[in-house]
Amino acid sequence: MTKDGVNGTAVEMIEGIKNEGFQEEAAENHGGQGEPNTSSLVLSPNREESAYTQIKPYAGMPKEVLLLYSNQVRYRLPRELLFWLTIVSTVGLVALTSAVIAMSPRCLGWWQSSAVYQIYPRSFKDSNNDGIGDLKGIEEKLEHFEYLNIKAVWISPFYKSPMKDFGYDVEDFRDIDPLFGTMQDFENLLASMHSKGLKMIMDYIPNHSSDKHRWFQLSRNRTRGYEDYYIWTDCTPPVPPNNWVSVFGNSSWTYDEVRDQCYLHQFLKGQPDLNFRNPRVREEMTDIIRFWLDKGVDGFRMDAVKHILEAQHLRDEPQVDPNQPPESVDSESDLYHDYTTSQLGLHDILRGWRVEMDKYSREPGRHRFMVTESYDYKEISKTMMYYGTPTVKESDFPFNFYLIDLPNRLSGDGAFDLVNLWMTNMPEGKWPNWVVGNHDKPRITTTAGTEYTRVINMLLLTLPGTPTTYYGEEIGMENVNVSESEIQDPFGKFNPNMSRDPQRSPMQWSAEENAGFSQNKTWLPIHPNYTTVNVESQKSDSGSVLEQYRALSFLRETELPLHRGWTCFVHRDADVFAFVREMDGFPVAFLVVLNFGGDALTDLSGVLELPDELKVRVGTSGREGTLLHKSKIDTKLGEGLVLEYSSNQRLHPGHGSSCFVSEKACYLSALDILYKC
Ligand SMILES: [Ca+2]
Ligand SMILES: [Ca+2]
Repeated sequence: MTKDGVNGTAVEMIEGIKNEGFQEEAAENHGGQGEPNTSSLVLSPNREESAYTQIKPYAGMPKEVLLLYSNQVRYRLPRELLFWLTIVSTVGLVALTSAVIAMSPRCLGWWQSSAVYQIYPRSFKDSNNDGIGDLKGIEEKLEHFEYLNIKAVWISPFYKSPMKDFGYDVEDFRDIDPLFGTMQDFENLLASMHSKGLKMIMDYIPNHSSDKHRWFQLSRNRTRGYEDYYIWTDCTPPVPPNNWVSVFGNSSWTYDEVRDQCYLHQFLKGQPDLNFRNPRVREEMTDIIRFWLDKGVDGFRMDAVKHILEAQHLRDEPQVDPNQPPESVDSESDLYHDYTTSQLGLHDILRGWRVEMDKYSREPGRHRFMVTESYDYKEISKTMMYYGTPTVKESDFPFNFYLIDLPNRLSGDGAFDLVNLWMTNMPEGKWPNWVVGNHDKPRITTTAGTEYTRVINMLLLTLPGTPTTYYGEEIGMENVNVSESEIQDPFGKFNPNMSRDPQRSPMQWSAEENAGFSQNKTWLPIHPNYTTVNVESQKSDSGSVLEQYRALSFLRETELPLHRGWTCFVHRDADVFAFVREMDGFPVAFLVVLNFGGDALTDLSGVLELPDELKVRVGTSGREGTLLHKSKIDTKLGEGLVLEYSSNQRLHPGHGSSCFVSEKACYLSALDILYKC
């Protein structure tokens, strides 16, 4: 039945609708007749409102009837209120989410969360008792990293290699040397590491291959496509094409009879330099990065990067001493390396690799890490270039080797100078890192003296940024004596004083024979102190170097100010270097007092932000819990203290020039969150 509604609206009545109220009203109006008639819904304009108010809405009412009510204030108002509430809430939520994202400081990556531990695989653990460490051996010892709260492990090269430079001469960039195991062993190791939450960083050695590499064999035969894989030039033996010298000494040119030309090698003659001006070489080397990233490797330590490119003109490099007879120029230190290091275009190559690695970094927690190795010593600005620019990323950090020099200037002032050098030169917002030893440098415990082992580890683990620990530093291993006739290191064979064998001796796991490293004669002698300086013994001694390392490693992770807070230098003198680690909003802060000289009494009463009394949280000589007055902080030779205090006063607002932070973050204790501030 169709009836005319108000204002010409066609109203269709549908049979079977239950509406007691309506029917009653209709009956009243029309003499009790049950049949609705055409006039039942015809309402004159002036009766409209009263008619609506008399009729109540009912379930299942048709749209047309519903529309009669919808404009009433009591229905319209809540409806519009709800509508705007929804809009406002949605916009509010989006704004809040954006604000939270904008206000949140960046989460720290895995490469920032703990120390990076360097394994020299020949010397970490021997699983098959041939006297040389291997990949299965590393897998056997993974719990060591869990024990130390270490999340990132860098393993020095295990590529297939003739071992002229113990793996830095690579015969096949896609294979494992049988000495270390098989590809299956590698995959098992990587899977085991990942299952334990450990990340693997491997060496990437772009500058050169081994002369046994297939590419070199093809290149020396002038095989089509491979002619320019290496750097060849005409020469008349025995006269080299120019005065360039190898890092390992003597000319960096070797005559090859097969090709009747000289090839360049910035390292050993068995390590010919690849020609990175050849696009095919660049593509091959990028493919190798992809190969290992596809396997799941978490990052690369990029070896000797400053040597990647050389000047094409091949002119002589200037002598450091112009009066030195040119024929006696035979070592790296005799020349300024203007044409063989840090050449234009180097950073473009590295940035290209960064882009490639970033393609593999898109999943959460899968950042592929890149650290570059380059020794630039007095030219720190060159080192800093590897950080990239604010807009173009390069390495996550270039290795900071300056603390390796600490034993040469062992004092509070010396430590301050070396730390300050990095912090004042590092580009804003970048992440620092610290190295005190590696496979190329004498162990710092030996060069500084064992009495400073603990305080050096404390420095490493309380500074801002990522510390690197070379295997054995966590137990205070020392250089081992290797007689001249037993030298294994090729560099040592050129110059015994420069041998790197002493810092490469087998890891000291226990007091068992061969220090628990192997059951056979080891490739280098084990340090005789292994009966006491070993992991097992130190685990049962709460005051050991190992246990202190472990305590600091956990402290660094759990205490936000130590992990990512401000660093403010507060004191330095001949003996003591002291700094504060603090964070806005975080109730606890730390004063780190490190003694690199002799017994000292330090007065910090001038540092007004410090409370009078501070409590030893970790000490290198067992003074945990002791209260010290800031005017009389006593430290013995080689002692280190991490002092804890509570205060709302922060140093960094008033001491801008001696305070640093990579990325500002403040702590909101009410919500237990960090925010940008
Ligand atoms: Ca072995
Ligand atoms: Ca090169």
